[in-house]
Amino acid sequence: MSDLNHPIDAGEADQLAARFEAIVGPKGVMRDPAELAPHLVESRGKVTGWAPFMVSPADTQEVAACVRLAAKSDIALVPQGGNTGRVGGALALAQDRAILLNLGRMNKIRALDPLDNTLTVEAGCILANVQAAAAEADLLFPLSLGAEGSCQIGGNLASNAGGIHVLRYGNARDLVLGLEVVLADGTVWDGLGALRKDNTGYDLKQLFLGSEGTLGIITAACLKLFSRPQESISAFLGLTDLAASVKLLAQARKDSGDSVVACELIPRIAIDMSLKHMPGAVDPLAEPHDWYLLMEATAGRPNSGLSEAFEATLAAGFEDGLIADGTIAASEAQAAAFWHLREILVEAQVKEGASIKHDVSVPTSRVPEFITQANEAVEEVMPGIRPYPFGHIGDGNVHYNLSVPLGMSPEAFFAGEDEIHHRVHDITHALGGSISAEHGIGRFKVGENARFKSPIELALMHKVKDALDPAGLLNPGVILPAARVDK
Ligand code: FAD
Ligand code: 2HG
Ligand code: ZN
Repeated sequence: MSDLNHPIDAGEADQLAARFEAIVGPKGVMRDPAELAPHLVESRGKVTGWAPFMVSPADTQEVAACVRLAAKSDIALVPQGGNTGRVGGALALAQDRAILLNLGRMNKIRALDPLDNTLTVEAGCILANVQAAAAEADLLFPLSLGAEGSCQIGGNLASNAGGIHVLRYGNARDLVLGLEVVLADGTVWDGLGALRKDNTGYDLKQLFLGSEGTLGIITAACLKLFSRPQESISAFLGLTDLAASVKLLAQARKDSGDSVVACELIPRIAIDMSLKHMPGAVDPLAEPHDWYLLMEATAGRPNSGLSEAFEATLAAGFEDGLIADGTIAASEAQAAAFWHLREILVEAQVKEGASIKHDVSVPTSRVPEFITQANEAVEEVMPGIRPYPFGHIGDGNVHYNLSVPLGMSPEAFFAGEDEIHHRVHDITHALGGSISAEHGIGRFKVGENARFKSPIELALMHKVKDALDPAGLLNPGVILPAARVDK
């Protein structure tokens, strides 16, 4: 980009909007400040960005034409899906001379092939609609996360989303067979193959998966589908201590023949806050416990013996002193209620007040050690801080969130944020972990990522960025610091 300190002014914005409108039509350009506002603030509401307008192409050729026009006009593009990301990756900032490019109008299901078990969809399809399209054909698209009603599959793939089923089905990148991508020079790469095996060189799609809109704009994807489970069992377990969580999970995986599809750690504070703030929330167990495990196991055939295996694991868990109390869902509705409780605990923490988030992973066996060390460290930095650690323990992924100490102002709380991030990430790193398990780097974690990536990794990442987007047109300042190329 040519000029860091030269935001797009009103006159230039008028001219640019007219030129983009010539490509996408009046429906494809949003300028009204009230309509634009939700697209300019990231999902946590902590940072508000700026862009003169948002462009929404209706098909791949329109995306390509927009990219070419942006390159010619010397402005950057910030690709945006459902804007549910947690790291500010879809945030447009004035100093980047950027406009938003939202994929929401590209929401067609292109094809479903029940013999190949594939589903080809456009990037702007809402994740829940992708799941529903698979379900209509009695098949499963297993990616599942709390934001599934509003996030888009393009955003999921661009951020390599995780969610609750990674344990069994992998991250978003594992669910993709092919991609269609508009490159930074406006050419279209048609990599929409449906092959399970293709060893003909570099796996180019992997470059774009998880690249957070910095290397290309994903316009469509060919996704893997699976058989729908015929039997499912969910259990909500009160643990005797934190260490019991990983022991119980390992045992359940063994006893069930690796049929555990989801395993979530929930602390008592999350139940308390859900009961306090979320109408209809119900504590599944009679007595409080410090830690809970919510587990689901499935089988491909009915009457598979899964229930018996799972019940045996739980019985042994009680006997071995790992489980203090627990309940197995007696109906689909009860199972749904357990999972609803897991989903709403994110919103419950928002309602409690200011929070600081981390999205770390460590080897699963080290999760208890991580939480114990992190709790000690943050209490030392800020006495009274309230740890709210939960998440996908089956993947070693802890959302090590923290709530503001009672009575402290948000300003005082956030003044300690950088030090807290440093301490928590140092502990994560020392335990062999990652400072971003599933949310990505976006804009918010660029500095912290640079502390832990090796010089070789950073240099390779810069080379990839320079090779695919030499002018720094796509999402500058995301993943890597913005490279300003003066023309
Ligand atoms: P956006 O937020 O719009 O964008 C995310 C990134 O992808 C940005 O860098 C953007 O520039 C880029 N991008 C978007 N679309 C494209 C495209 N078509 N081509 C190229 N780049 C693009 N995340 C998890 O991993 N696991 C969870 O369990 C989870 N749970 C969540 C629960 C809640 C309540 C919320 C609010 C968020 C949660 N998230 C979770 C985070 C978020 O939902 C995911 O990261 C999601 O994949 C983002 O999709 P999106 O369409 O909203 O993308
Ligand atoms: C989840 O697992 C999400 O619920 C969101 O990844 C976590 O926002 C969060 O803290
Ligand atoms: Zn998560």
